[in-house]
Amino acid sequence: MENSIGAVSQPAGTSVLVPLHPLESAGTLGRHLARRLVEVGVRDVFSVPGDFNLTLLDHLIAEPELNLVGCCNELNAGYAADGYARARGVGACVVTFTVGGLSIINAIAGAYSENLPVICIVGGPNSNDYGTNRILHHTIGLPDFSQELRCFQTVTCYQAVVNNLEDAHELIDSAISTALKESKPVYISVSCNLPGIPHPTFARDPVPFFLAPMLSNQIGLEAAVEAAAEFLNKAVKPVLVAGPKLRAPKAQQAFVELADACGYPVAVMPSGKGLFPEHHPQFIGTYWGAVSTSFCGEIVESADAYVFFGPIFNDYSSVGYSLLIKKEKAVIVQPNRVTIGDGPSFGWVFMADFLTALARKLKKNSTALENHRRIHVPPGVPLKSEINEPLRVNILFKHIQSMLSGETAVIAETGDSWFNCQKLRLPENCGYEFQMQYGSIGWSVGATLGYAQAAKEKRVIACIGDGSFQVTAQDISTMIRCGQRSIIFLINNGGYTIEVEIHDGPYNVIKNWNYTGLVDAIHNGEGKCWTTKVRTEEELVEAIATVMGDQKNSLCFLEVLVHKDDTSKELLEWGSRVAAANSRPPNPQ
Ligand SMILES: Cc1ncc(C[n+]2csc(CCOP(=O)(O)OP(=O)(O)O)c2C)c(N)n1
Ligand SMILES: *[C@@H]1O[C@H](CO)[C@@H](O)[C@H](O)[C@H]1NC(C)=O
Ligand SMILES: *[C@@H]1O[C@H](CO)[C@@H](O)[C@H](O)[C@H]1NC(C)=O
Ligand SMILES: [Mg+2]
Repeated sequence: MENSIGAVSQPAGTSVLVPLHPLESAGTLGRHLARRLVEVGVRDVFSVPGDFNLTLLDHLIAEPELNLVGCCNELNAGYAADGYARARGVGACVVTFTVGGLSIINAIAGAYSENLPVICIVGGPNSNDYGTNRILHHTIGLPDFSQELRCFQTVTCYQAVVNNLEDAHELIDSAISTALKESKPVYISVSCNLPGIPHPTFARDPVPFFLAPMLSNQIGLEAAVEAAAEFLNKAVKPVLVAGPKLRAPKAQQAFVELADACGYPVAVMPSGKGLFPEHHPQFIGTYWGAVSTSFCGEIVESADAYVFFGPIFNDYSSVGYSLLIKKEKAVIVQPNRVTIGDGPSFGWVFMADFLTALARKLKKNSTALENHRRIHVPPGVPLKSEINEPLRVNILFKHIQSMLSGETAVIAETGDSWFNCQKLRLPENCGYEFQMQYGSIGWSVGATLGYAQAAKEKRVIACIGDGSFQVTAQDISTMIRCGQRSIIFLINNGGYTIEVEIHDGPYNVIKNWNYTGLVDAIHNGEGKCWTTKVRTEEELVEAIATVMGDQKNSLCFLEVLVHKDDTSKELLEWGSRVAAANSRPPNPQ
């Protein structure tokens, strides 16, 4: 029985305090979702509980192959799912209705911008409440059940609102396949009363998940390859440039084979770093306009033809729109389209197919690579530090460089770390991750948590500015709880230095924290965590020895104190150009 202001009769039954037995879960929506996550490769789900998702969480923990990672807040849970998806190809997170959903949305928008399939699951209202004018808790106090959904519509590629069991199977499978096909996040809301109810659509032994491969239009593919080969085979000194959208279409291997076949030099766009092996003999560095690796920018901009693979040209990657690149000299290869110069353009041609076919048609041309070798002068080394001299950033990164191997991955936070990490030379199989399109500060803390959870064989080395760390610091707690052994370099330069170099003001100075003291308080004697403050090169060398030695199985947090004006030279140049682009006056009317 229920009355008009919402008293609902309580069905008989007790609350579940012991984990569900897998059998109790069979044939239910909760079990179906759990199995599907496992089938597509998810092993860890990042979550924050709330009354709307508790029953669903019971079913996720009943799945022996899933591990639930409780995070301190939803934003970090979302960033963790992002980091996890980078390492494993897919990530998942579970939060509660609206308060959780609206908190995680910034991370989901980030995953959208970086083309990561993140399955964002929200525990939603009781199915009976849809279509009523009841007011629910955790909402803004209006009888509006679609506010959260509407917010997610622009930052996910598919939204499933599961509030009945009849179409739940279809909605969940469509959401998961769309995320994987489009390499974008999806939203799945599951009514809180449905996960545990057996229903005939959920077979006791689910039929395995299946995703049909995407096939290129064969005629379009042939035409695109022929046009591109003709364009490139007549060029005198062509080059290849890898962009960020090389990863989602899984075209990295085909790209290496194309490079091997044609012998052109290979540059990466800043946001494409890590997608081409840097020990490859044709690798010439980062193409980033005026802040390119020396000799790389010159070779790219002076080429008579360049091929960009999955580029995103924005105001940052174009250094305030100052690239000297001409469309008529470019072949632009996007995940499903190829455009030659000012045209023609060929659609429904998939990147890996195109690369493989083009590799067979290109004539070898090493002119640009030979030119690069002829003019190249190796980069300088930083001045040796004096005894007890305050640590310089260039010395810090010299030592970080020497820590890198195939068993590490670098995570670079937005800020001067973008520029300093961009200059690291990545050894074979060393991972590299950052969020350059969205650039939301604080991302790296959650992403480090998620990446380390997915790539247990690698030790993550995260470079995080003090300003960014202040946004998301709490989930150091979860890293310790999960027994992770990442190494965090907290670069304490007293402020938002990247912003100082774009446009300075008093707002760019931040409150100094005792960062090691904070992390020690979070550690609180539970788990393995080691912290230290570093002020000189000697202290740094000693700290790194400890991190790689006695503390090799601990979460290691190094607060590195540096001068507020100690920046990469690239940031200074880039900052002035971005400032100029930002301050363009309105056009005359
Ligand atoms: C969520 C969010 N808010 C604000 C900004 C603007 N912003 C860009 S970089 C930055 C400061 C980063 O400072 P820090 O992490 O200390 O890096 P530094 O440049 O000092 O190394 C800010 C506030 C942002 N990118 N994201
Ligand atoms: C590169 O291509 C140009 C134009 O076809 C040709 O003249 C040149 O010999 C080639 N160079 C090399 C080193 O293959
Ligand atoms: C900062 O925290 C550390 C503990 O990590 C403590 O030893 C130190 O005294 C603190 N510094 C200040 C100024 O309180
Ligand atoms: Mg800073």
